[in-house]
Amino acid sequence: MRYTTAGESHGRALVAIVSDVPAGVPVDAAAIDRDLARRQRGYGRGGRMAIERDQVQVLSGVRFGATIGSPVALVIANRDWDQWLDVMAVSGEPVDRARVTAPRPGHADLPGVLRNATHDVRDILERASARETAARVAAGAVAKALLSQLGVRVLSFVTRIGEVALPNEPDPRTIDSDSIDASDVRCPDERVSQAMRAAIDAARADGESLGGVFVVAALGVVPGLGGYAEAGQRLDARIGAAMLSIPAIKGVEIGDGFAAAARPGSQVHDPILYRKGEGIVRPTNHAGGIEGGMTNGEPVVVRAAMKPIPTLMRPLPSVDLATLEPVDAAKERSDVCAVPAAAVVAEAELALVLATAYQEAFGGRCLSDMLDALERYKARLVR
Ligand code: EPS
Repeated sequence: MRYTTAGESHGRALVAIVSDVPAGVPVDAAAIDRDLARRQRGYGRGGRMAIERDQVQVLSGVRFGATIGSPVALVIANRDWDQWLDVMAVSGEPVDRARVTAPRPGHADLPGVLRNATHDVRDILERASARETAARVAAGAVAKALLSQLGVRVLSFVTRIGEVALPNEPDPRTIDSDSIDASDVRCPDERVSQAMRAAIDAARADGESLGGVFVVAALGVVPGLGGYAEAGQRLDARIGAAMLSIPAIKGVEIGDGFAAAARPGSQVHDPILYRKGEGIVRPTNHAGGIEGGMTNGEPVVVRAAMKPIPTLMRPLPSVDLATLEPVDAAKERSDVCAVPAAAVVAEAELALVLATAYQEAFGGRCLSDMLDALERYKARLVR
């Protein structure tokens, strides 16, 4: 399964095309919309989210509620486009208010204008904006629809916002996704959630922004997905790349990640036990469900760090690209914190990687063949 997206933040719409989707996967636009709404929520989101009501239009690839094996084209209209018709006009002359010349430190603005030989940062920021992640979430919902047929569930929760962190990270198997979805910081602990909201309030009052850390996990994954024989097969590498493709993600860990580097091997690797009836059992999951570039049958546990959003209401110094004079970096409106939203985007990315890995292992043309192959595979695993 592959996807591509198109669309500018203030253009007419965002588009996702998901290719190589097996036939026969039930796809429900309402389920895609639920994920789009989950991405829009979150304490600390900015004014744009009050304007948008992201809803998908399924243009192709689905008939009578199921995929038909052709590319699935998805469109999400930008309600805000109406306010930007002149700025984002496809033809005609540029209007004055369209131009942005004060690049924001931390955003794609400066390297983007240097690369593309333009002085107008808007050419860059319109596409580099994290608005594009709405299209990824729609694409990921198609992958999730396949995974749910294969018995896999993807979930996420937030463990840190700024300096406020959960003291102990819970096992993803104990997470109640409904209550996480009900939390505007996607945090499983109410006391910590309150402190996170207070930190976001304080950052807003200071003209600041805040980053954080989230966990994205997959439950019910069979062992042996991915591969050890070639660099491109390694699932941890593919998950890492997928996570780092999300705007503002600066670090990724699988399982114990960086913490494992400080401990001796006997405290890092997960013993292998055999229990009659249960089969091979791993009493711990320091590996985060991945060994040797393959799933090992335990939950896949990924942790990602998001930097604070670069658009600051109390901006950092920048340079006006038209005059080369010092100037404050551009600001219009922004989120104070988008960590909960990024966690939902990461679910989509993880789902797309895993759906593809399942297709590699069990065939990717139609769901019924995949299910047959999966059953045979499960039946021959050591029990
Ligand atoms: C976003 C929409 C954007 C930003 C945000 C994400 O809308 P606007 O630019 O109109 O306010 O709110 O983008 C960023 C944080 C960023 O740095 O680009 C969205 O739909 O998630």
